[in-house]
Amino acid sequence: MDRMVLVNARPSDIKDGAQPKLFSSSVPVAGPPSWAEAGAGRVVIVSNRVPASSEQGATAGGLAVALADATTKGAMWFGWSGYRAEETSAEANIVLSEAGVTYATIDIAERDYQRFYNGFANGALWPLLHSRTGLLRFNRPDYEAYRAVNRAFARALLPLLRPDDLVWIHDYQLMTMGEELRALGVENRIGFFLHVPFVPPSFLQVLPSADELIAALSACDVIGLQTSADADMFLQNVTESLGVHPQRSGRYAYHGREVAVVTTPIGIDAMKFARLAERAELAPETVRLHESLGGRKLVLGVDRLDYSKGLPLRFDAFGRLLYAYPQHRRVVNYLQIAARSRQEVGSYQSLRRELDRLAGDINGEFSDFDWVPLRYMTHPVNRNALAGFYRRAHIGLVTPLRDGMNLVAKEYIAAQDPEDPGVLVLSRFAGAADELTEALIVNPVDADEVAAAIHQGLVMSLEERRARHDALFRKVCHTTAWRFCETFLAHLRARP
Ligand code: ADQ
Repeated sequence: MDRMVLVNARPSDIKDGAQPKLFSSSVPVAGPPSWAEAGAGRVVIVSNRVPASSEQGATAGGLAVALADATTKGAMWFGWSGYRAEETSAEANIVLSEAGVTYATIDIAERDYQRFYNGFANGALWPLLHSRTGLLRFNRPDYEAYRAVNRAFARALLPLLRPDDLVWIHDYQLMTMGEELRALGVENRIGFFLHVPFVPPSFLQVLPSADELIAALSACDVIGLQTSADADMFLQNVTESLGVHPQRSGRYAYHGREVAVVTTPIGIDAMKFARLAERAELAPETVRLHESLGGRKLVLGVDRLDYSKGLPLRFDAFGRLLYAYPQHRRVVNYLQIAARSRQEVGSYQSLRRELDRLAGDINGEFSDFDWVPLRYMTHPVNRNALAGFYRRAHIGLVTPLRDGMNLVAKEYIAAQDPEDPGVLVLSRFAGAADELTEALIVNPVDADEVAAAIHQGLVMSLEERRARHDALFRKVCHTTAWRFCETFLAHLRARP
């Protein structure tokens, strides 16, 4: 992330959309226009978390990583400051980064945050959209707080908007914000991208507010999803909830507006990540990891600690590998980095306890006095070290039960040494499996199948590893974060 320059400006200080005044004269303000400001209008990204808030306790997450790679000079990024206050802010605080991106943030009141974020967004929408209806907790005050926070976002953004801005709202926390902006009279083009999967009507209808959410999203001009299967499911819900039959092209009319539903898979800046990983090979953390392995092969998992990532089954699969393929005992180590997230939600606390127990069971069963098979840590690792760890790993183990895309899979491929690459074992239920077909694709629910795939990867010939990696690397270089932004914004710009 680039350096921030705090200017403590309020919208009323910014006349006619001019940039806020900087306190440091060394920070460049003007410069050549980039795609973020060239052509029709400035890009205004809206997400719950903005990179500026990550220093204030936010955990690792794919959205910030993907958009940070592609946010350039002239853009504005609007979202939550990361602070919980007495009251939700009515006006945004403005920060201008060294790279010329304006960050505008608001605080959220503690009582709203609990209900909006832990309650409705992560207690109802997240499990539902990951097909875990059994974990869904709905209550109306949470839903009302969700709507209220979306309204507060819209109200605080309103005075910052210029008439030709393209507003690009992100993710499941902000599904009703487009409708709130329209209610305030905003006529700008509004796009919405959902980073998580979608579900068919039989699942979505379990949520009492399903129809209202589909209607609220339909206030946007473009709705983007990660895969064509997700887009199809969204369109089925349009028919179910609104009684509207979309065209084959994914367009439909609602309340006098034409909505376009598009598939725009997210990616990473693969070349940049590949260079980072090459340099990180000699970083102190990578060297320490290498030395600690003592020549053993490394199986690596990197995830947020989330039940959608399939970690208990993954631990089970590793145990089965050691049981069914004893040749790997003492010669393989599995490192699982599972950064704690959403610790205030009950289902995340119980997941952590389950993993602690499972790790103990596996190590109790297979450890020797000089070898512990499973290493499991719950604090985040910096990106540099992560890149070095990926490069060092013989197997990248990515087995979510359901995932919108999964950027870890793409980072793992980008980080490999093309001369001696590792093997990606990938769940068929990650959006990434649509593209990364040369990985060893598994059903994460079948721990024996996952164990067999790890074994296959560990014994795979160099020739086959190279051939698979070559094909996968081409793909991650094609669907980059940059292309994702460009494609989505091209759809948005094309709207009347
Ligand atoms: P996430 O569920 O957060 O993202 P993912 O796509 O894997 O999942 O992105 C995680 C990002 O955070 C990666 O860049 C990774 O390097 C980093 N990260 C993960 N675990 C980490 C750890 N333990 N320590 C340090 N860094 C870690 C959501 C959706 C995904 C979708 C993305 C982007 O759930 O399906 O791919 O948004 O759209």
